[in-house]
Amino acid sequence: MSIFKNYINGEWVAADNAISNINPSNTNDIVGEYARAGQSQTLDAIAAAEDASKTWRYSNIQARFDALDFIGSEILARKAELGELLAREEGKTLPEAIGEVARAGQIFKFFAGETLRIQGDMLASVRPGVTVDVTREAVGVVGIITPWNFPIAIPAWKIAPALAYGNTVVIKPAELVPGSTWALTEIISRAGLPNGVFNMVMGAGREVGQTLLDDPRVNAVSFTGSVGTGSRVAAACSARNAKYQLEMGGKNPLIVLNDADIDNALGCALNGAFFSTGQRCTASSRLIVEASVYDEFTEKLHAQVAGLKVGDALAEGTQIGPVVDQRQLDQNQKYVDIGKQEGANLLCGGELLERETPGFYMAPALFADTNNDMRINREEIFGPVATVLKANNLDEAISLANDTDFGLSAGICTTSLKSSNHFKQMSRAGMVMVNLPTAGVDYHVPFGGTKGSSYGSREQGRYAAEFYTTVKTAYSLA
Ligand code: TXE
Repeated sequence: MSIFKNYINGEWVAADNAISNINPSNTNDIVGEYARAGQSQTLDAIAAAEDASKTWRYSNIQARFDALDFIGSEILARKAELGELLAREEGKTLPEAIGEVARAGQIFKFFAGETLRIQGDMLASVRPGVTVDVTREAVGVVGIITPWNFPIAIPAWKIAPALAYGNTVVIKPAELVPGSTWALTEIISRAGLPNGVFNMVMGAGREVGQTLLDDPRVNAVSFTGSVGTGSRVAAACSARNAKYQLEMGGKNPLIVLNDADIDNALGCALNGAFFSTGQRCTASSRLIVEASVYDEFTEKLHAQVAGLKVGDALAEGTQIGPVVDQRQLDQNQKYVDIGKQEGANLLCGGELLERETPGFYMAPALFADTNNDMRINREEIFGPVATVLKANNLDEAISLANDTDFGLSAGICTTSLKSSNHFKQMSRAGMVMVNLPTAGVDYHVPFGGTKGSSYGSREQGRYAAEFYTTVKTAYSLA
């Protein structure tokens, strides 16, 4: 089997070692062998990016538009094929995977347009005859470190703005799912970018990732992943004054009030908590239900969760794919045990499932009668596990919703304008949803959270300019 190579300075470069990319729906199926770089290849990629940055930062915006537009168009044209690869390596269902690929294409198209809209300010000075202009400039070399749960959309929403604003890139994808980023890289390699502007190095976090964090030539790091690794990124970058941006976990609440459209609320809960196998930072993992509808809501949700079809990500009719790997499956199982020990009422799920092929299949788990002090309500599980909590009224529900170390997304289901407005104002999350699942966002508006969920400026939309540019203030006397 040939080995998929790293992409450094416009060349495909082999490495001494490789990592097997395994299909979580069928562990006998090897998606491919992917090069595993060490420190020296990472340093080569950084050197190439630094060199290319000297000219790319001044590059013509039409050239940037053309490259990003080409990439976006090809991703969209190949969404079925790339979606199949994504579903095969990550385990989300084929429709979810195709949707994610389409999202990646749309993001490149959006940032193609943004290259033509880079704005500044011109102001009068307080000194006679002087003018002041404020312009946005590239930061330089951007290191991008991505997780396994969105193997093409997250790389896209970091790479596209980085390039649009004139930065050069070294990206390290998650070890578990290098295939989608490799395929994206292959498209980028044909987009007409000068050598070194974009580099992709696959390998371990502690080797490739850590090298990116520690190298003084990397001017900024954009990271999505776990809280623990996020803290390492923060420590390494702040020690050398590099700019950094973190997107980490969530423990997102969805409030259901007694005036909610119950069918819509059930749909929001089912989608938000369990789709993508619950492996989303925006997953609705805490369902906070007003007392008078608690029994009805919980009973109906239980029936729906128990009826979800778990299976091979590529099979037609599968609603919930496998968990991504053995380690994540072990983590999910551990939390199911913790929930039981804490006295939560496991209504259904949690057990391992056997399917035609060996894979990491788990029945979606729903806990009722939980309280917000339980570990299953405080720690991110990152799997198909949700809890139900009871609240006596809106204010208690909001206080439970805000009582968390995280603050990424929060939702409410209600038909009351007054209640939804109050919630939007009082929620401490970075994204709030009314009558919608906590997961599922648009690509042209800011994404990010508060507290332990995020650090730094927002990703996506025009707000991405905050991270990927630095501001220059120029004074002139005519
Ligand atoms: O994350 P890591 P993992 C949570 C989720 C999951 C857990 C572990 O709970 O079970 O994190 O997942 C790179 N220097 N989330 O192991 O380790 C790593 O190679 C530099 C939630 O995937 O944080 C990968 O590319 N980089 C989250 C990236 O960091 C390092 C999404 C993320 O890996 C590094 C993902 C180091 N020392 C996981 N060590 C969400 N909420 O969206 C690792 N990396």
